[in-house]
Amino acid sequence: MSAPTLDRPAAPDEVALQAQFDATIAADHRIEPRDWMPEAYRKGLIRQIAQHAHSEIIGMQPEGDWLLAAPSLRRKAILLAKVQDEAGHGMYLYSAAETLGADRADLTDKLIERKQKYSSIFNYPTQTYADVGVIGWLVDGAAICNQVPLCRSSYGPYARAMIRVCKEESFHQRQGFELLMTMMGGTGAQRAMVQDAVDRWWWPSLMMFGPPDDDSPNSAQSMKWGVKRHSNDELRQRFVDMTVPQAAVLGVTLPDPELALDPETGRYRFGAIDWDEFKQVLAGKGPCNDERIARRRAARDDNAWVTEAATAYADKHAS
Ligand code: BYC
Repeated sequence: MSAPTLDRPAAPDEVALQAQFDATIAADHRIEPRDWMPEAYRKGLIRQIAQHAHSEIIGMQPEGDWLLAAPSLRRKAILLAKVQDEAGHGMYLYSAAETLGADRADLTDKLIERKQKYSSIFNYPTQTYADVGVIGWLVDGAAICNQVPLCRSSYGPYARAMIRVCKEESFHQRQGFELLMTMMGGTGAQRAMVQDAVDRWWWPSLMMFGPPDDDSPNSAQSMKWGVKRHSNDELRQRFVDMTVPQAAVLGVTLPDPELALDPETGRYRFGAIDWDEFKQVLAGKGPCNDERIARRRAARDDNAWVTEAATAYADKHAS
């Protein structure tokens, strides 16, 4: 049944269904695929889940660039496992979007056509192997801050997918930290490499949490529906508070002269984020946007024959 619109008022049974939906959300219970849901809830979820799924598969590229140049067999095995995990996360998330009626091929086409977004963070290059460690530490660390609350998201399939994703992200973060600890215990050149990577990734990591609350068009409704549990700024602050002591353990400096503990709140104050840079990256003008999309396009086009063969085989078996 379709949801009411401005032109078409709600029928009595839709009023009852809406009331049941509202009661489910108010009771903090999960909405499941079989349940009635307002069209805007469904569309909003597809938007966020697709953006999230696209981020996972595009997120394979920056680290994947180092697979052939990992400094040892052990580091290569760890990195390979991590990059494969990201592919798996994408698959859980596309499956969650399918439970809402979305079509996976349509979603990945929209990514390639730049009609749907993916995380800004993956439009920056990985210049040295220290970037692999810093992505694990900062990017996966930010992902954990953002995604642990999503394990309690109101939509059942999304929340359940997040549980496994978060367990794996937690492992990813620790592998990044361990890599950086090893490098920090190495030569002066290795320590400088780590510091340089931290300098380049710190501010983009803060941008991962999205625009400031007063400039976030989706937050208010998303939080009312229990899809998002905390605002962008609240999660960003949690990330800063969690990360500053870890930076001290590592022995690196975070590139923000204004970073200071506020004795009254017990939280860290930090400097202004360059939101113009964020907007540029979202507009497709980041350092690697074109490269990331071109690679996805090539993967789809070059492998189209596999899809065709698999579809023909499935059709043959079905008949
Ligand atoms: N980058 O109203 P807002 C990972 C968009 S995967 C790009 O605040 P919302 C990992 C936003 O989509 C990381 N776009 O939106 C993977 C919206 O545009 P649309 C991804 C961004 O949804 C591999 C517009 O800006 N994580 O961690 O309430 C290896 C206005 O924003 C960004 C997720 O996707 C951004 N940074 O809040 C390692 C988590 N920020 O859609 C790690 C799930 C905002 O209206 N997603 N936009 O065209 C979320 O929690 C929320 O969607 C966000 C944004 C906090 C990201």
